[in-house]
Amino acid sequence: MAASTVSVLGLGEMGAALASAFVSNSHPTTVWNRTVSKATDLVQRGAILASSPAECIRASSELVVVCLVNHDAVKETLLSEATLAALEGKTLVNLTNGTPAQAREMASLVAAHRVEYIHGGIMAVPSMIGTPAAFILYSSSSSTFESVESTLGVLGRVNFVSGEDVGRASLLDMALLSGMYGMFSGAVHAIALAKSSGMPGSEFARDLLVPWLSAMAQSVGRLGQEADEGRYPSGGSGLGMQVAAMPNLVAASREAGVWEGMLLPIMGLMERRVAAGGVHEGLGALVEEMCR
Ligand code: FVH
Repeated sequence: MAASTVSVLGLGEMGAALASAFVSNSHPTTVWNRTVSKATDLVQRGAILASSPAECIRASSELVVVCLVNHDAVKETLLSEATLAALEGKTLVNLTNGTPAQAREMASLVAAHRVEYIHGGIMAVPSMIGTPAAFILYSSSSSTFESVESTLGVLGRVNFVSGEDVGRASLLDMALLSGMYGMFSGAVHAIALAKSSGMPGSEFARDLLVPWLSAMAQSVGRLGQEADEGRYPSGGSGLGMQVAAMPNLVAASREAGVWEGMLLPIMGLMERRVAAGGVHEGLGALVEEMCR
């Protein structure tokens, strides 16, 4: 059976990687980008360049993928009369970063034009697209998703997050990005501290930081379970002990000429929990404390 036709709107770093995966998997792919020059490589590899979003959408029998910088750019690109008419009867997969409310807004704006809407959250950087290391969260009705699931599978592992809310993939995307930024906040602070002692960042990261963070990542599953159960055993590292140690991290950073600001929010949260009686609890209690 011939691979289905696909339209991709947006050829930034991510959009180009998505279009490239479709081309590599023999899907006839039509592309559009505001800056036309970004299509050159893809066209050389067999993609067809459309001169407008509507022309691009019309080229696909079903699947239209949009991946632009933000929600406003998507609205600007898709919400003209000609573009909405071209979208009628098609399945629009929006892989643009945005909030759950923005996903719901887009779903309802296009629903009036008989467009099936899927909102996605890409958990990958462009070089991972098309490999098993990438996964993408999707929210929509099950029937809409089933019709395009195998085609979307060429982009990376498919993670359909069922439920009535089309904003759910976006919410989980935000949650995962929050986890990632927490890790990188700690990592850049740690590397700055290590370098202040004269240790090369590469050596510190390879020999000490990565093994340490890998070991600590093992307890993240336990935090999730504790948050579900509402019980927060200290596991030998109670918040009282941690609150006593945190000022040392702050002081050592200042002594080393390294900005201490990354530490202050979590330190404040721990102090608040201890003040509320959580001295013998573990870090899992902070999940509850965040929602108070
Ligand atoms: N790159 C990454 O690592 C992350 C991974 C996770 C998902 N994100 C999200 O993906 C969306 C696109 O990101 P990107 O990496 O492709 O971003 P850029 O390379 O900056 O390309 C931006 C594209 O958006 C087009 N664009 C911007 N403004 C408009 C507009 N007003 N009308 C139409 N198109 C617009 C831009 O066009 P041009 O500048 O080339 O003409 C690019 O195609 C994003 O939501 C990430 O958060 C990526």
